[in-house]
Amino acid sequence: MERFIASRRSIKGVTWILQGVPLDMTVSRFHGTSEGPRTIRRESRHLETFSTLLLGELQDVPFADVGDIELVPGDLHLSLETIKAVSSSFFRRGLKVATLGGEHLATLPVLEAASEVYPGMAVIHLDAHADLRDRYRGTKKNHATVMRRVAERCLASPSLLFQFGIRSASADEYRWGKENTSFFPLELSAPLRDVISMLGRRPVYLSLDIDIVDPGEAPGTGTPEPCGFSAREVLQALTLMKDLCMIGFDIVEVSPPNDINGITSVLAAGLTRECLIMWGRGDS
Ligand SMILES: [Mn+2]
Repeated sequence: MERFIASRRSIKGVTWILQGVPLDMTVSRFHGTSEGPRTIRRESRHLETFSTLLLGELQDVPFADVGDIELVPGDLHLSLETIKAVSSSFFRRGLKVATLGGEHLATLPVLEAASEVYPGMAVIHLDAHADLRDRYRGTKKNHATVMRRVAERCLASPSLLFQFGIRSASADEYRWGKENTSFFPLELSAPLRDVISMLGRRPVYLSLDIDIVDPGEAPGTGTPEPCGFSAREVLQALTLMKDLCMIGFDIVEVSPPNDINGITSVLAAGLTRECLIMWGRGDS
């Protein structure tokens, strides 16, 4: 198995787990996210392990890439149960969990697992889309409803879901977001700064849909949305979160068949490296 750069070979003594979730069952436009984790790992091999931004070394981060979770072909329910069980086994041991997607629905079972260990956690959601529909094409669990389910099932209050950068939503989603979640459409760093100072030592999970980045810089995604943020703006927003008590993060919706020259996968690999260095070194 090809591992993410600088991964330890054993989970003994690590503080972070990196897992791939090649879920690709409910996407609405282009399929291809099942190839995300593998391609992101492959692209990571071309990156330096040192971050010139953080002046940190990924080799100093005790993390282990445990490979992809084996899903059940054609069975969404069992696949989600499997993702939850595997994630739960890590959270319950006090490990922090980084997840490479896969479609965004992968976040739901990971957060169901996290909520059992961290019932007071907050979720920071960076995405082009609100993902707040109650149902989509008749179903309750898919990548367009995922954050609605997270708000309802995984958090002490929907207001602990902090959504930034949203530039696409139905009128109903927009209204539901405004009334229930902590909803900051079209903006990123400015409201994020205020939220960070409020979160203090509360456990936080970050869910990053790569389509928050403009499709010009991240074309390899299933539901591209114009007028996005630059990769640099997203990276700067991430670094604002460096002192948060991060218990896990995911980077989802990378779809290699729709990519150009691997740029989206290498971006996801680079962001993963920065996140692991940022949150994986100390005891935060
Ligand atoms: Mn999205």
